[in-house]
Amino acid sequence: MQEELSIARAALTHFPLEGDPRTVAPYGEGHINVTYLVVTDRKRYILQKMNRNVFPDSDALMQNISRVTAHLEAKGIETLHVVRTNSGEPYYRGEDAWRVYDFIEDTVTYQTAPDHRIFAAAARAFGQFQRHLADFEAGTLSDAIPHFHDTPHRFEAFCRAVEADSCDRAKGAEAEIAFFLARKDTFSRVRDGIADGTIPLRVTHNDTKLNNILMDAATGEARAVIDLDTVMPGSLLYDFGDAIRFGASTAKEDEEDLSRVHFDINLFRVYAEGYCDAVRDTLTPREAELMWYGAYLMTAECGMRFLTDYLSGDTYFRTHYPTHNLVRARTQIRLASEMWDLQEEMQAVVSRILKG
Ligand code: ADP
Ligand code: GN1
Ligand code: MG
Repeated sequence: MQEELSIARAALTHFPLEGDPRTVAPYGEGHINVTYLVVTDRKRYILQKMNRNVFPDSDALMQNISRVTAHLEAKGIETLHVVRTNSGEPYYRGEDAWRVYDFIEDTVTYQTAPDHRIFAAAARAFGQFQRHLADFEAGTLSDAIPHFHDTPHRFEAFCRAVEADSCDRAKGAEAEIAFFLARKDTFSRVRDGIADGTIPLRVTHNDTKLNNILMDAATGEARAVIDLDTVMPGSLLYDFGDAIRFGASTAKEDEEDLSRVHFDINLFRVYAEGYCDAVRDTLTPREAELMWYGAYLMTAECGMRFLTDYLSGDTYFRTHYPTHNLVRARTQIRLASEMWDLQEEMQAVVSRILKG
């Protein structure tokens, strides 16, 4: 840890910070980048070691982020602010790639929805985010991670990991593996809709979990959508669905006691109301029909990704103990199967909202 911190401190010397760094400490609960909070005698910053395994093309990634944040800034929307390096680059490339953001002050992030009001605010903000990017030239964005929410493609990767069983872990995860294999035919509706034109491609966030939004500490209103690494052309159902996956659960994503993990249809309703407030006039009939399914799909896909990573030796998501990805996969399985069983009720909720 001491060594990592001194590497982080060394990276900081390449940025023109205001004030002298007093403390540098690990921060947040993201699974992808290594995030530090930097406190100088004048200001606070976020320093991130970017994940080169997940995002090999740092230039393209940072160009996406610069473009998207410029677009939002021009509309007066609060967003991430990239601090350029001493030589004017959007990130510093040493042995690793590092970037610095201004710390967005007086905000909080939540790992579970503390109450309906906060979740509704997140819903409106992610809906608005999508709208603010509706006039963004999608063709100028690089595909940060090709096939990111292409669930049938994820299923194939999962099958390969089961087949290879490179860490000899499949025998401890038989029920979980069987869950996804049995649902093979349920993963292609969004991909098919995109292919037949009933689901439009939009510029979407693609990683809309509650801890990727900063809420005002005083008012509980949303301040800024963050973690813009995966902003790419995608379906609105990904953004809606992934937010439900994470936020409409009664427990944390890595809760070990599955009896605590449930899909909360009231939270689903709250989020759907807020999200539809922002996007109702742009929804196509097929999107409206598949809102419930977006939640199921993103949850099943994420579970499958956690399990794939578990079987492959935890090379993608950061884990804190050996079965961490398996534990995460189990919560997603629980949630996805409850959503599947409640699909009619979920659809009725969405229909009521869209009529009202
Ligand atoms: P990851 O890709 O690993 O999820 P994030 O970019 O989401 O990384 O950052 C991890 C956490 O750090 C966020 O959930 C949030 O709590 C915090 N964070 C990131 N950027 C900022 C910022 N500019 N201001 C305040 N907090 C931030
Ligand atoms: C990762 O970066 P973070 O922690 O916000 C992942 C998402 C997953 C999520 C599961 C780039 O999100 O796709 O849904 O973990 N991000 C990437 O918690 O793969
Ligand atoms: Mg994040």
